[in-house]
Amino acid sequence: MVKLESEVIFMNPPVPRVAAIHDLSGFGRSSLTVVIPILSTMGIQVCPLPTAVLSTHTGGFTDYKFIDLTEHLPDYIEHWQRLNLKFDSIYSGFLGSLKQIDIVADFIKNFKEEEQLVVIDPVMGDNGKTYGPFGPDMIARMKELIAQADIITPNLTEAAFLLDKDYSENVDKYVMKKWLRQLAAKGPKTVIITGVIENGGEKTAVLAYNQKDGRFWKVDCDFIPAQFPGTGDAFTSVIVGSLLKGDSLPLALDRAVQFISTAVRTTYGYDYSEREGVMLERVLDNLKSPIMSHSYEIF
Ligand code: PXL
Repeated sequence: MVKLESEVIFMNPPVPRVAAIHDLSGFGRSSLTVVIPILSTMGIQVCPLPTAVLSTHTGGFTDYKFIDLTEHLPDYIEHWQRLNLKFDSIYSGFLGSLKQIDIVADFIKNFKEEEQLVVIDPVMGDNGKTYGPFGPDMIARMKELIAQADIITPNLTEAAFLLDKDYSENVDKYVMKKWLRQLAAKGPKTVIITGVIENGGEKTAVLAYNQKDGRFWKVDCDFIPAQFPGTGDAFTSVIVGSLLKGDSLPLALDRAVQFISTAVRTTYGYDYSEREGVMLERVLDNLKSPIMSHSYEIF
């Protein structure tokens, strides 16, 4: 008998599949409007679990429409359970409420598979400050959630929040190594900290630690004086895509930094409003090219 499509379960689907738990912001290139094109271009299937629908993201816009989907998520997830869907990766980003953090924690427990990559981008703030809805209770809950991740990708501000440290732009290599180890001790085997300022502001670096082999990695690029919302989502999406395609951690870091750097440079060359995000459409094809030069360092 021919099986209904919904009953066919690939054990090793030919196209890796990601459950992407993020909001959908209609304008401004962040969250799902960044995650979906990047991962699709990299040959990964994205199954969105939209946590909220916004008219725009919150960075640089006011009076945006925010439709919270929290109450609809349990039924949505239950349907996926009935379909017996399997995911090669679970990847979460901006979460708008404590309840959503609980829902993600349950989702990870219910959809757990061996050899699965659980990636949590603990989106909470930047430049030493929290984004709108994030307060101490959200930070406390996020600290628990990251214990369930294989990989976390906080920026420097979020790393400080997760470790109860004071935020400072001037960080030293030994302190950063300590922070990376301390974050890994909370559960995630791989920790990637983004947006680390170097050489008095000339460079910006991404630092990573893999607890399994004890190695520390650094990839840097020239600092461009612009802040485009959504670049954190783009960065982590490339990391997820790259690792699912079989790249090593330092190669995934290289690919992600090069992609974001190219996207920022492409956009910065125009007189373009930062709140619209980077011109992704101009640079997406770069994700299909093999990496031309390696710039990762052991640090
Ligand atoms: O890029 C992170 C992000 C995602 N979603 C929403 C946001 C932001 C950052 O500002 O506002 C709605």
